[in-house]
Amino acid sequence: MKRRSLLAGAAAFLATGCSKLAETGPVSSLLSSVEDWNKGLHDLLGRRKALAPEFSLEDISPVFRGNGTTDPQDAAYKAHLAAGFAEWRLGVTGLVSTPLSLTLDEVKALPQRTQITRHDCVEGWSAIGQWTGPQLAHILEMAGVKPEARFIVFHCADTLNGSAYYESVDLVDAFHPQTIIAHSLNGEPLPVKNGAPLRMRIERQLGYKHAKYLTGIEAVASLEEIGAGKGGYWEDRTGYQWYAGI
Ligand SMILES: Nc1nc2c(c(=O)[nH]1)N[C@H]1C(S)=C(S)[C@@H](COP(=O)(O)O)O[C@H]1N2
Ligand SMILES: [Mo]
Repeated sequence: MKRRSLLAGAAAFLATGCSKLAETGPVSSLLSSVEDWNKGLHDLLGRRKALAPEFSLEDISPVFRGNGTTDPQDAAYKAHLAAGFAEWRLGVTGLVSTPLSLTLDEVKALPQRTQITRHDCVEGWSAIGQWTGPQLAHILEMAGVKPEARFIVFHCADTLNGSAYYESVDLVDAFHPQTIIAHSLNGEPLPVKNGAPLRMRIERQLGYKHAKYLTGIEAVASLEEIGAGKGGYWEDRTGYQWYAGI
């Protein structure tokens, strides 16, 4: 979306409010979807770089429930689990100058960030947990993202109904300081239900963006060739929006 139409849209939004906006022909065609609008508004107001709220130790939920896949039945995953994830590798591929294949020890040896954040699932529940891991930005800098790259795709070890779970974000969220590759929850290695041994935390977006059982990070110029082309497992199958900013 062009900057000028965004500004016009924002002015109309501020002047008239949401419902009026939706009724207005020219304005609603200008905003191709609520998703673009949400993303555009966040961009416009500079909110894409703002930090998600962080909480204190006493706010941590007693139980951080698992959702979606909680016990992957995929043979390769089960073999890794049985081996204590000793052979797990995090691949960094695609439009990078130096592809990487990191062991868990290498991931844990990078500079770490710990953050206590609230996870919001579209299914209507939230939980607060403390996550630790390196910033995705650091790993992307090690690999050297090429200028043509526009999105970062997260590949996962689990399949749901025969298709691999995957997700993706743009470079704003990829380089956001709270976007980390977590290996620990509340000071302990990730439980299987929460994505062991590695999962994404993308704190400015809804729960389904936070890919669990992470095997690979791929820098791409377009999402068209990945999955069904809408940028994520649920985006491909349901009305879930690709940009799920909160
Ligand atoms: N690989 C993978 N990642 C996933 C899912 C999944 O089924 N598979 N579910 C998503 C959804 S909808 C949510 S709300 C969160 C749940 O994270 P949790 O299991 O730690 O609560 O993981 C997200 N990431
Ligand atoms: Mo979710």
